[in-house]
Amino acid sequence: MPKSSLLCILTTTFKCVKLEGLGLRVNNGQGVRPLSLAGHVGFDSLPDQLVNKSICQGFCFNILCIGETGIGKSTLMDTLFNTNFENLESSHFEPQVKLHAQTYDLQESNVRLRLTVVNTVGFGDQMNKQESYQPVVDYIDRQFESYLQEELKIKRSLHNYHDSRVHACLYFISPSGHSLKSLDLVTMKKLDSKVNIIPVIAKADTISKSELHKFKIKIMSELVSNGVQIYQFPLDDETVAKVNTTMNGHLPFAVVGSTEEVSVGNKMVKARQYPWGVVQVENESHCDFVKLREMLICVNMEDLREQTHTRHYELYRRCKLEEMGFKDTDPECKPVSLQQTYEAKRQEFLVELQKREDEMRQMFVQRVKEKESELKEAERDLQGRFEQLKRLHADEKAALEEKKRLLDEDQSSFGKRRAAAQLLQAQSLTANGKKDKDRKK
Ligand SMILES: Nc1nc2c(ncn2[C@@H]2O[C@H](COP(=O)(O)OP(=O)(O)OP(=O)(O)O)[C@@H](O)[C@H]2O)c(=O)[nH]1
Ligand SMILES: *[C@@H]1O[C@H](CO)[C@@H](O)[C@H](O)[C@H]1NC(C)=O
Ligand SMILES: *[C@@H]1O[C@H](CO)[C@@H](O)[C@H](O)[C@H]1NC(C)=O
Ligand SMILES: CC(=O)N[C@H]1CO[C@H](CO)[C@@H](O)[C@@H]1O
Ligand SMILES: [Mg+2]
Repeated sequence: MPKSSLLCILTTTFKCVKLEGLGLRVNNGQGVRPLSLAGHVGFDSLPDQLVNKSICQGFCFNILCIGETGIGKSTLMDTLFNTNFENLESSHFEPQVKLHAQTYDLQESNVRLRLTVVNTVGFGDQMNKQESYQPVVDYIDRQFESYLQEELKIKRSLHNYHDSRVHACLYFISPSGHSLKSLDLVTMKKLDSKVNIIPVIAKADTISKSELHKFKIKIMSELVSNGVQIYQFPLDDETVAKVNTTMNGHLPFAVVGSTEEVSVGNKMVKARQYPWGVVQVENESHCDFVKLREMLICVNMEDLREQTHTRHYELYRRCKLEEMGFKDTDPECKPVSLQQTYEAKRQEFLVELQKREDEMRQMFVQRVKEKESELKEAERDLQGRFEQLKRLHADEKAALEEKKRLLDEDQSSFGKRRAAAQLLQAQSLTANGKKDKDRKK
C-alpha cells in the first residue's frame, strides 16, 4: 500500500471545502460584486487549515463484513489493513446470527483512523435462514438511531461523538461459480437502502478464470434483475473519474486473502502457496485484491462516509421523523416549521385528550346506568323469589292447618267413640254385677 494512501481521503475532502466549507454562494448579479485583491491576504490557506484540523481530529471508518462462517472475512480484513485484527473462529452451530464489533486505532504517517470492523457470526448456518438478515438490519438501524438521538439532543456533542454508523458493507459471495443464493439476494435487498454494499467474491483462487468471468456477469445480472442497488464508484468527480469506468466494470471484485509471506523471485509477497503454484494476493493478474483496496481505502473512503451520511442516514432520519409526525410542508404544500408542527401536534393532542376524557365520562355514566339496571333487575328477581317462597310457605301452612284440623277432628271423634265405649263397658259391667247378685241370691 502506498505510504500516503490515507492522505487521498484528504484530497477528496477538498471538494467539499470548495463547495460548502467556505460557505460561498455564487449569486450572479444579485448584489455580489467580484473584487480583486491588491496583495496577499491569507485566506488561501483555508484548505490547509481544514487539512490540519482534520488530521488533528482523526478519522473514523466502520466496515461491516457479511458472509458465511469460514468464507475468509477475517483473513481479508487482515490483508487489507496489513495488520492482525482480533480473530475468533466461530462455530457452525450458532442458533442465530449475531454481530461482533471491534474498534481499533490505526495510524499511517500522521493520519489517525479509528476503524470498527463488524463481523457476522453464524451467518447462513441455521437450518431456517428466514430471519438471517434481521440481526444485520437491526444492527445498522441501531447505529443510525443512536446518531439521530445525539443529533436531537439539546446539548449535542457531535464533534467528539463516536460515529458507529456502517460506512461500507463487504458482502462475501461464496465462489460457487453458479449464481447467488437466495439468502444473498434477500439480505442485499434488505440492506441496499441502509448501507453501501460492495459485493466481493471470496476465495477467488478456487474458481477458474473463464468461470470467474461468467460468474461475475451472472451475479451482476441477478443483482440488476432483483433491483439490488450496490455501491457505485462515483463518476461525477474529476479526481476519481479516471478510475471509475474500469473499476465499476470489474464489480464484484474477486478477492484472495492471505497474510502469509512467500518468496517470489527475490521478493517476499503476500500469497497463498499451493502444491502447483503460488497465488499472489497483490498481483492484479491473479485477483482483484489491489483494486478493492484501492477503491475502498485510497479513493473512495471519504465518499463512502459521505454517502452514508447524506443518503442512507438521511433516509433513515426522514422516515423516523415522519413516523414521529414531523413534516416540512403542510397538506397545501406550504412550509411548516418545527415549532408549528409542535404546536399543531400539541393542539391535536389536547383535542384528543379532551375527546378521550369525554368518552371516558360517557362510558362511566353508561356503566353506572348499566350497573343500576342490573341491580334493579336483581332486586326484582329477588322480590319475585321472595314472593314465590312466601306463596309456597303459605300453601304449606294451609296444607298443614288442614291436616291439623283433620287430625283434631279425628281426635275428637276418637274421644267421643272412646267415651261411648267406656259408657258401654260401664253399663255392661253393672248389668253383669246385677246378674251375679241375682244368681247368688
Ligand atoms: N482458498 C482460500 N482460502 C482462504 C482465503 N481466505 C481465507 N481462506 C481460508 O479460509 C479459512 C477461514 O478463514 P477466516 O478468515 O478465518 O474466515 P472467517 O470468515 O473470518 O471465519 P469466521 O470468522 O469463523 O466466520 C482459513 O483457513 C483461511 O486460510 C482465500 O482467499 N482463498
Ligand atoms: C498545517 O500544519 C503544518 C505542519 O503541521 C504547518 O506547517 C502549516 O503551517 C499548517 N497550516 C495551517 C494553515 O495551519
Ligand atoms: C503477476 O503474475 C503474472 C502471472 O502469474 C506474472 O507474469 C507477473 O510477473 C506477476 N507480477 C509480479 C509483479 O509479480
Ligand atoms: C461510466 C462513466 O461515466 N465513466 C466516466 C468516467 O470518468 C470519465 C472522465 O474521467 C468520463 O469521461 C466517463 O464517462
Ligand atoms: Mg473471522
